[in-house]
Amino acid sequence: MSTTAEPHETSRLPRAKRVGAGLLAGTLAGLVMTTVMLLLMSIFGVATPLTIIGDRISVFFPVEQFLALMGKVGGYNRMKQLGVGSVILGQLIFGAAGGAFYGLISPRLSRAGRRMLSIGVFIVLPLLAVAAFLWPVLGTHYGGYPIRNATAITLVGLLLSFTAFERTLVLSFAGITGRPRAVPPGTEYTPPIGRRALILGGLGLLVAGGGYALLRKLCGVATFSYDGLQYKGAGVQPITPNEQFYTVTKNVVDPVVHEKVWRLEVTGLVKTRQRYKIDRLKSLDRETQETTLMCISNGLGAGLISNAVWTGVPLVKLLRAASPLPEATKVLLHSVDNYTDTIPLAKALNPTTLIAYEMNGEPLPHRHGFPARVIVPGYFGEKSVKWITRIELTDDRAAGFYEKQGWGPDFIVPTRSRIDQPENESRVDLASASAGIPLKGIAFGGDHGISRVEISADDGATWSDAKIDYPGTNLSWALWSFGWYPAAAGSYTLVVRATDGDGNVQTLDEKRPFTSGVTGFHRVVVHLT
Ligand SMILES: Nc1nc2c(c(=O)[nH]1)N[C@H]1C(S)=C(S)[C@@H](COP(=O)(O)O)O[C@H]1N2
Ligand SMILES: [Mo]
Repeated sequence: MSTTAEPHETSRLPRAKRVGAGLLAGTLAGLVMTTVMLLLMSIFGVATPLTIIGDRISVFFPVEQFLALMGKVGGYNRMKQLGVGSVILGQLIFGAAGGAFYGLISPRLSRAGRRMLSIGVFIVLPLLAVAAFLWPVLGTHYGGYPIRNATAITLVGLLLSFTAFERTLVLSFAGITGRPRAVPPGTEYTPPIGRRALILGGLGLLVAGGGYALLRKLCGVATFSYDGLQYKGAGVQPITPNEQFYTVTKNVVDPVVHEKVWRLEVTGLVKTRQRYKIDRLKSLDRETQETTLMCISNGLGAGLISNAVWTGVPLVKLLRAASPLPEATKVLLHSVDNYTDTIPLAKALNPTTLIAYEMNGEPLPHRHGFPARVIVPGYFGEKSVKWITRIELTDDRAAGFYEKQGWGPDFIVPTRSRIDQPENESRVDLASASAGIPLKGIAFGGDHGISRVEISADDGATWSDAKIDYPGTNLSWALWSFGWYPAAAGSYTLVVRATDGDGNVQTLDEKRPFTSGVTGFHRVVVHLT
């Protein structure tokens, strides 16, 4: 076979046909590549651009912009769907464009030249570019591999995906435009491009169908169905059942960690790095403690707050075993989903900061961080990193996922309270008032506990003490109730305020930015008729 730069047979084809064939082959290649990515993700938990591009670019959006966009598209879940959708679309467009380029250029090249072009442009270049851009989030693995292994796995996944693209493009382009072996060289030959394109189109539809089915399957296990789940209303119990515990996740698909591959590392500014398997972690002395978590984005009357009994190992034990260096001031917590957050070293050394592996007496549910999560009492829920895999001792420069977006600077929960019953804008029959209208709700003082709850039925002009039915602990919420005896019909604005265990009364802090969590009082309007 000749290796000289002989023009390829297809170069005789008109340019428009070459580009058309390239477009088609490129689109098919894009579909195949996307399907390979979906397979890698759903079968092996591999991180692919479909899910991690969002993690990468969200840190470039200031919170205000992020929230505005979120509002426009209709919420966090919609935004995630839109994100994945646009990456898929982008991949198909890039694929088609790459195919057109290949159709235009490749027939003019020698066999070796074509090979170099396709490998260089469709494998090496995208691998380098994508790996460089996604570098900070490559260490993601939804099956729970440690960060270094996860990085290698993600790179292999990218290599496989781009190779699938390149092979599909080259073979299908040759398939459309090439001449059969049976036709002797030199003979006039016009490939039946139309018919072959139709066959390839059919193949494309098949792949697209398969990819779509995979996508549907992934949507089924995606976080859309439970991200943002709230716990509130008349049925609120002292301890939130696991299935009803509020849920917030940055992920489209949450990790399902395999304990066998999972490790917990203690690294960074330490004398001796540590690495724990789950069994070793569980063999250490355990603590059990009730702690309430609340999301920084929780509105005054909203339910992104829940209370559970957590069992695990105090973080301080793991830190002491690693001997932090004197320069260490912060602890950077890394999760297998590449989520990160920081806590001050002093907070990490507090014995109530836990690495928890049980929730209400059961193993942590997957969506709440199986096999282990951090519990940081008194700080917003985001600090309670789920699916923890690395504890890195570091200095003040470290910042977490949401902090980089502009949340904070204060992450300590301010005292809050909520009226769960009656509902806002409800109508109540005046006749029932003589027996007392039952009011109830929660109050939460971070890690200071709750000492008092008061109710006002005149929008804060006068206050009466509510009864604390469930005092909770210093680290948990309290449940309160109040019998309200209004005398006359009309519309009333009920307000609740709490006092924490140190005697500090709940306030509205107008200077506190919403990015540090809102302050103020929950109000409920009731119409007595
Ligand atoms: N790894 C990881 N940990 C995470 C998150 C996440 O997306 N990934 N979300 C955080 C946020 S914003 C909150 S409010 C809490 C919610 O915990 P829950 O879903 O168990 O209630 O988890 C935090 N830990
Ligand atoms: Mo959160």
